[in-house]
Amino acid sequence: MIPMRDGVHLQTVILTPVDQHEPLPLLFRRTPYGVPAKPPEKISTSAKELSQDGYIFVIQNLRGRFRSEGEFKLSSWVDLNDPKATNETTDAFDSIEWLLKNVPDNNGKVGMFGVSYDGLTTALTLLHPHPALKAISEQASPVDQWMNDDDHRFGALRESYNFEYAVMEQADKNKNVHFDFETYDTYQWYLDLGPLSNVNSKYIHGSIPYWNSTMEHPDYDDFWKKEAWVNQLHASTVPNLNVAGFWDQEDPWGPWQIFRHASEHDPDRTNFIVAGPWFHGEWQTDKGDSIGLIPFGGHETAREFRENIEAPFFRYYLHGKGDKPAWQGSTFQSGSNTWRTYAEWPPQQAKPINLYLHADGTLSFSAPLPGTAGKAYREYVSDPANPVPYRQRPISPTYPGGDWKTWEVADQRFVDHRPDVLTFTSEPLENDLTITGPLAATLFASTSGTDSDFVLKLIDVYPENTQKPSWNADDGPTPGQYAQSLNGYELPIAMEVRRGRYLIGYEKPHPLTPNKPAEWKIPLRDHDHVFLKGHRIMVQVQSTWFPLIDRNPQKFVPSIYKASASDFVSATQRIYCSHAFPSHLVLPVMP
Ligand code: PG9
Repeated sequence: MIPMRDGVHLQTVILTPVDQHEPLPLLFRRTPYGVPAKPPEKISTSAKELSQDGYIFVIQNLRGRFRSEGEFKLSSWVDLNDPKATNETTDAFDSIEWLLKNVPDNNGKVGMFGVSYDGLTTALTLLHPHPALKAISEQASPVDQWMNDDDHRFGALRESYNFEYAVMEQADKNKNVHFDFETYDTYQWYLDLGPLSNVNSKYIHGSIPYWNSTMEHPDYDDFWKKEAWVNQLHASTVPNLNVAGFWDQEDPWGPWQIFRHASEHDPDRTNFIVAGPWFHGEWQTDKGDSIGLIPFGGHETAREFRENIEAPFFRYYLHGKGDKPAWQGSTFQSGSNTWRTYAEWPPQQAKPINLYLHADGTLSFSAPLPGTAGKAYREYVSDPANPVPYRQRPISPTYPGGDWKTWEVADQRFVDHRPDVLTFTSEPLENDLTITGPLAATLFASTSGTDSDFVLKLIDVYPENTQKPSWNADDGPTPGQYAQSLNGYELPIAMEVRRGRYLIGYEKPHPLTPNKPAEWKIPLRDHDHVFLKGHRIMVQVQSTWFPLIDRNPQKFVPSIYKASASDFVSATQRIYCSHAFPSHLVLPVMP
């Protein structure tokens, strides 16, 4: 029980190697999920490669979780100007101070690492690091819970995630609680729930503080701006290996933001980014040789990451052995299935090229011509009573995450026939097309309503002959086997949503003007992917993505979280594809 500056004690487990012969560095992880209750019998997967170099591993429960005293606020507020404040930055600082003085045979050097919440507590040390903290690896840390990652996407609520996560962490101090859904298909549960105010009135009755705060703060106000801790970071303060997953279903955005903020001042080049084709934390699983049905060409990317990147990084900074990474960015590039290094990220060789949506449902690198014949838009009706599922039903609860982990690589054929999903497809590619760096889209779109969402997906369509059937021609496939093929597979590469009420500004919502085309800028994050020769590129556009994203009533109301059932109305959506309103993606294409 380590004392903090305000007298609160934090439950901490310290694991020292049984055969320790020399002073060793401390590797520290801070978590809300529970420290091991008894000494583990074997080294965990994520520590296997590291442990070969020799570390004293320290794991601590955050304040207010399990036996740690104090209150768990599920918050990343850090007020550096308040000398009395305690937060995750000061708790890490105080713990390191205590560990250095009290753990025998440490070498005076400390490292921190962790995925997601444990990555967040690692990253928050950057704001005021202890002088003995010599290296960290922030992995999938969120940075601004209104703008992106776990809880929202540019203000659009991640309904199922926000609700289920807040219950998991705040229903019981001593447990991770999984909400007990009475409906097997959670899509149906959320649909039956109706307006979001019913969560409190029918189920949790105001008992989950984080859910209450979310409902009380729909817009980007001071509450969320304080959560956005990364805005206080403008330099690389501690050598940091940021790690991101291209298909991270929870925190795909934060690591890139931390990397960019720290890059503002990094004269000694101590700020690095590693990214791969991974779900949330997949790089800390045993092998990482595939994601969903997508194989990684024989590579065990998780083990390779830990062996060749993570362990050498800490070895260099904490043991003083080996070399500093000679690159700023390293990726396991999807499509080509190869490890790449980049002297700088994004690589300068990548040049932005526009990919245009056309009214005949095609996609091409040529812009719509002036006076294009025929209709200059495509349209569909979006009905909040029949929202597009974000993955195939039945949709399992988010946690404990079974299917949740890989939904972002699910074959999108399951929706492309829906009348409320528009599909645009290119010709088969004549050459490989490599996109490396940040992607973005600009949609010119209108709605007959006064508020609306647009969801855009960039998809890699595999050729029909990708794989030979693995079953005997006479017997045919066993049940389920036919769907286990990559023939014609529609693999999402980037997906994002924007909410119309925040097109003008995030602090205050504004209604849209019915039927007037507006410019929708949709950032699609950083990627490194090769669309192989013979594959086609596809874009899907839709206006619901449920229950991942809460339903937009499509009629402007001051707060969606206070909308009543009658506020939810159908709307006719148009995507413009004309010379004047050329909806397009901007792809960072490598030569
Ligand atoms: N995505 C989870 C989380 C991180 C930080 C804040 C809130 C949630 C996690 O996996 O830990």
